[in-house]
Amino acid sequence: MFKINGKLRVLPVHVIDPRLEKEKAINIGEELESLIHTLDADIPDRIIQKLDQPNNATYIGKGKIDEVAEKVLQHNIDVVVLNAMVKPRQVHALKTQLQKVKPTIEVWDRVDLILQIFDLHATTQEAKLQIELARMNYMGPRIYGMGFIMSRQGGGVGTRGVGETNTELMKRHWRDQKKRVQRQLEKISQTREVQLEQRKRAGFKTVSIVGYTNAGKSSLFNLLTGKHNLTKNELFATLDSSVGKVYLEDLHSEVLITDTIGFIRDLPPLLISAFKSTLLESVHADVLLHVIDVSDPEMEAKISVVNEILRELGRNIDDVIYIFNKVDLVKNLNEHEILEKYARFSPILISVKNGEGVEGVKERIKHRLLSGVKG
Ligand SMILES: Nc1nc2c(ncn2[C@@H]2O[C@H](COP(=O)(O)OP(=O)(O)OP(=O)(O)O)[C@@H](O)[C@H]2O)c(=O)[nH]1
Ligand SMILES: [Mg+2]
Repeated sequence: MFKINGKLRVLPVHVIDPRLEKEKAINIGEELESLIHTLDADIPDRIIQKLDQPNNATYIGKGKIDEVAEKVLQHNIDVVVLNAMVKPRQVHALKTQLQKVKPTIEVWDRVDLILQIFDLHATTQEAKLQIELARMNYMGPRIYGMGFIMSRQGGGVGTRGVGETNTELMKRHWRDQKKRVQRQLEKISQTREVQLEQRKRAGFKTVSIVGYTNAGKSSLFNLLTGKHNLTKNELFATLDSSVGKVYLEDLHSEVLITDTIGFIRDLPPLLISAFKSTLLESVHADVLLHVIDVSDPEMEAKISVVNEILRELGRNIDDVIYIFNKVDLVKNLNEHEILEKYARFSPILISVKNGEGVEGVKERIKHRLLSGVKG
């Protein structure tokens, strides 16, 4: 879905729950637009829709659809993005409506958008397969939904059976394809497990960096390992896990450290399940570093999102170390308050940018490995 000439023109539709605090709504809206910018797309305009109750058929109501259609024409929009997780049949119905004014229009919900970004950023075969699986999981019900429409449109008694057969065929094809991808993924993950076993047997301890997307995980990884993973002021710059080594002087040994995909709110469970084998491997490391952007107004909510995902992956969060990064961006930061509030997570304040506090990270890792308790 990328334009060969010129940039993709995207119209975000900010669907806002009227019960949400204004500031929160703005932050969530900004996050959506950051995601869109990650695709190097233009956002010539935006639509805001307060929505108590989504329209059952098309998600947004008739009046809003007219407004969207008007903007689509006015700005020659390629893609309309709904800032919500929307039922596939509603996306499809909305797209059908908008195609009346522009036949090539695409409609994505938040998950489609994230999948597009993943597609663009994945480099390893494993990440590509994981995304393919996620997409299949997501498209599954959509294919079913479209089949449903077809069989309904068939209408008369004589054609109903044909529609149903098509749906069955599509479902079977979808299941077969899914199995194929799953098998390929299993092979890769087995290879990785063997490597991991070998490293463990060689006595290497493991450290993992997790956190919300754009918190500075790869920046910290690079600083600790001397590697050059891509760091960018962009969401989901990293999609592939990578492993490096850090030498801890006092331990006279190296530990293995992993950088991996960032988390985001409403990360659909199907995405987590597609990335599960890599995520599981990293969250079950001996030491888990949770990198947090201390300059982010949504910091607390994002900490909760990360903790929730860790729990879903079966990781006990009691022994996680909180690393509050980007202290250089906050004037008059109340360090004491943060250290006190998060005391049970061995918090540390750092700036990867100017190096402040970074030595302390190694200290924390070392302490945790030596004592096996909170450092
Ligand atoms: N000012 C400031 N910027 C930082 C600091 N650490 C990282 N950044 C910037 O924050 C942005 C995101 O950094 P990354 O290291 O790519 O973040 P990440 O957590 O790996 O992000 P994803 O892989 O996209 O999930 C980059 O533009 C970094 O240069 C810091 O201490 N201070
Ligand atoms: Mg990264």
